[in-house]
Amino acid sequence: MLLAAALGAALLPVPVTAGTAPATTTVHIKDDAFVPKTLTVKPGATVTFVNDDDDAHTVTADDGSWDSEGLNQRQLWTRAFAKAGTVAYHCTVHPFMHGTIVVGSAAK
Ligand SMILES: [Cu+2]
Repeated sequence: MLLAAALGAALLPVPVTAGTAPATTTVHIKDDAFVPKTLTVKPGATVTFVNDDDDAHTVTADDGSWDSEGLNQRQLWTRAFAKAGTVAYHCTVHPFMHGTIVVGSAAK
C-alpha cells in the first residue's frame, strides 16, 4: 500500500528493529496484547499502532468515538491525540485486550 508505506516512512524514521526506542509513540500489538499497555504522550502527539501478530486486531476507543477497524499483520494505524486526558481503548476481536493512552501536558 502506497499510503501505508508513506505513513511508515514519515512516522517511523528509525528502523523498526527496535532495541533503542526513546520516547516511543508506537504501540505494538503482540501476542494478543497492546505493548506498552499504557502509553503517555504529549497533547497533539500521533501514536502509531502496529499489528505484529498474525491475526487481526482493532484499536477501538472504549467510548466508541474512534475505531481502527480490522488491522491485519504488519498493518499500521495512526491517530493523533489532541486533548489532554486518559483514553481507554480495546480490541473488538479480543475484548480482553485493553490499552490506555494518557495524554498529559508537557509540564513536569
Ligand atoms: Cu485483538
